[in-house]
Amino acid sequence: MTTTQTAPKETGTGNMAPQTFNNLINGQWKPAKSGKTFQNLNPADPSDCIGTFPASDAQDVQEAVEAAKKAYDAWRLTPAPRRGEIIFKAGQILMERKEQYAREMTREMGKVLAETRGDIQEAIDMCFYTAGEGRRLFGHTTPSELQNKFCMSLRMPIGVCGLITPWNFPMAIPSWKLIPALIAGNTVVLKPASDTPLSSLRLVEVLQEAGVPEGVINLVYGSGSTVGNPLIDHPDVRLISFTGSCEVGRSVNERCAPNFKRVSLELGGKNAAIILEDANLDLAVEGIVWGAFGTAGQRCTATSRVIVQKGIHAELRDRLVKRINGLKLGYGLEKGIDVGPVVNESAMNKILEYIEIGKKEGQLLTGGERDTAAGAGWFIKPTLIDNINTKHRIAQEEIFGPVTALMPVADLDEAIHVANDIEFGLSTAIYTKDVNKAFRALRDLEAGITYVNAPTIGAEVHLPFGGVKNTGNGHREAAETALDIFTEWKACYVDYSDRLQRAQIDHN
Ligand code: UN1
Repeated sequence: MTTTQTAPKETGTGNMAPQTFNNLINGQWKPAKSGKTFQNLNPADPSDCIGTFPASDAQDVQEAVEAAKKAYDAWRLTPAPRRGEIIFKAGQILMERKEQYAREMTREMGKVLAETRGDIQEAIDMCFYTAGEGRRLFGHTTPSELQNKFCMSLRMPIGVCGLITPWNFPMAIPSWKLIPALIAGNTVVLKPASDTPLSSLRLVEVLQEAGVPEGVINLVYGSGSTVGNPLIDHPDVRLISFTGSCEVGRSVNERCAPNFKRVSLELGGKNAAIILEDANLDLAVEGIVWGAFGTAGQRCTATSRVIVQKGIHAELRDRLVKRINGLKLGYGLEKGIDVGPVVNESAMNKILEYIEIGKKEGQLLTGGERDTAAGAGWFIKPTLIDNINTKHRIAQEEIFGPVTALMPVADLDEAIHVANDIEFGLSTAIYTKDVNKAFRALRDLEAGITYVNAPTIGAEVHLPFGGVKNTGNGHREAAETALDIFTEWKACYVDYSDRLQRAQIDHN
């Protein structure tokens, strides 16, 4: 088994020369059977090619699923504490390589170095948190209604899991799925997003190096139609975990239904920060700017609506414009850069279309266009649009870019109504010093996550992550709740009475 497949080569520019990367199937790095490839380009400078990756298809998926199926028995029978030790070791290796992997991630994805370091850190946190689960994986014991009978419930692995991951958190989100799947004793086929293939490869390499056996993790690159769909349709794949858009999530859900496949979906958001008149405005401005323009707004938890109480509307607006105008766009590996490019050209065009819609629906305060001065890549100026209401498209549809809108309201009741008047329910925030209002918001905002006096982004791995309404199908990633996705309950009854005892019948 090869543990790493690449020997990085420095070019004169400090970037690595383009390399050829492969799928990992049954512990072997190999190209797509068809021989087809695709390129991974730097969104800050599309002339910078990071490498070529296999454009795989159903034949490669077939081989990967077979490998995962073959590896399943030995892995599920490996004691969970031992699986936890491997995952712990992976966390340690990631810590050592954090800087290298963060730099690679900025190059392939665009977000600034501080944020890509955070992305790797999230995978490290996930490893350390989940490793301990190897010695817990708690079930329940409970009394029997009959004498001399013992009852318990156990968490069992599910089998081969198909994991389909997005590009905005290229290592963190694969870790949210891979690590809990592995601790529970499942084997996996991972299909990462084609915009960020290298970062997920690094995570898989590290897990392999830490001791995950051949075939337990298989990595297959390619598009949703040529790799994602065959994976979803494969009868031996018992679970699909998908993070992405609502539109694709709906089709994943439908494709899983005929085979009664377990499916976990983490989909769109249209996250609101509510700013009440008693808020600390300096804090609110910082929280809005970080929540809306961190990762160039490409987070499912990004602050894409700012619901502001009328009395402070003008002041918040002016302070925000000033702060946003001070943000520096550019290549995320350079010092002093606050906002990187968006992920690719078609994403940029879609965001620019939404900006045009927003300009008609409200008033553009700042931004509103591509920034060619920031570089040759896909840069969009951080954009703020004023006087938006719930009827407007930019208040309803996920933009996934550096665009946010001010929505003036009279009071907390209206703020909560406006915040909830969308199809999504991922993250929300409220800025207030009034504890009564904060607790009302915690109770009444329809969202999987609510922050008080903090931005809509910033979830930690030991709390449940996911949303209500069309943001998903009720599952929660991370925390111990991830185990509810990646395990099935088995109820066990042990009768040591040595006679037939009939539940419900032998009642008196
Ligand atoms: C996302 O919003 O797409 O909560 C994921 C955060 C990160 C993960 C965000 N820990 O900001």
